[in-house]
Amino acid sequence: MQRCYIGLGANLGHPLRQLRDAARALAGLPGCRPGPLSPLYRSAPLGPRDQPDFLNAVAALDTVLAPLDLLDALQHIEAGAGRVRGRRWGPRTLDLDLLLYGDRELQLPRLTVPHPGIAERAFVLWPLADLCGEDFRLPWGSDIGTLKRACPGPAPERQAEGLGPAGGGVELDGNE
Ligand code: PH2
Ligand code: MG
Ligand code: MG
Repeated sequence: MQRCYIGLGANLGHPLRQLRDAARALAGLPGCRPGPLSPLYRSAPLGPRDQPDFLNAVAALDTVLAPLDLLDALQHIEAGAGRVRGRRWGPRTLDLDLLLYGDRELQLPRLTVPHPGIAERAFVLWPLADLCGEDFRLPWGSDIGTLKRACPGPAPERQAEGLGPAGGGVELDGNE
């Protein structure tokens, strides 16, 4: 089993519904055991600005699937959510990015792991820190807290609602 982290994003259609359905689909993948879900965040689009805000979260997933088999499974879930491949960084009904696959570093034609955009993406770093803690180190050695502090742009907005059945998200301090 490898512990993986999947970035979920959506900004077209019904983003919250699509992300909830995607979290359920991830949990039901053969050879996979769902881990915790992060809280949900809203942020302005990175890249072209003429598109709606995104909702993002991160899901932990334990899997026996090989990286490319997991990627196929993620793309199958994206297609099921009506994902149409459009312009780079354009709007989408569902985006599932394989952020981390254990401590593996992979550079394959279809897949780079860790995801090459992690350090620049507040909407990935914030929910990843919720799941792993700020001291968690990426395979190349940086810890998430340091990456968060160095990340350009505003912090993403944490949402009251979550992805899971009971409000979703990991247990957080009651007064947060
Ligand atoms: N995904 C993109 C492009 N820009 N911006 C935000 N805020 N969130 C995303 O998930 C996102 C984005 C392409 O994958
Ligand atoms: Mg993406
Ligand atoms: Mg993607």
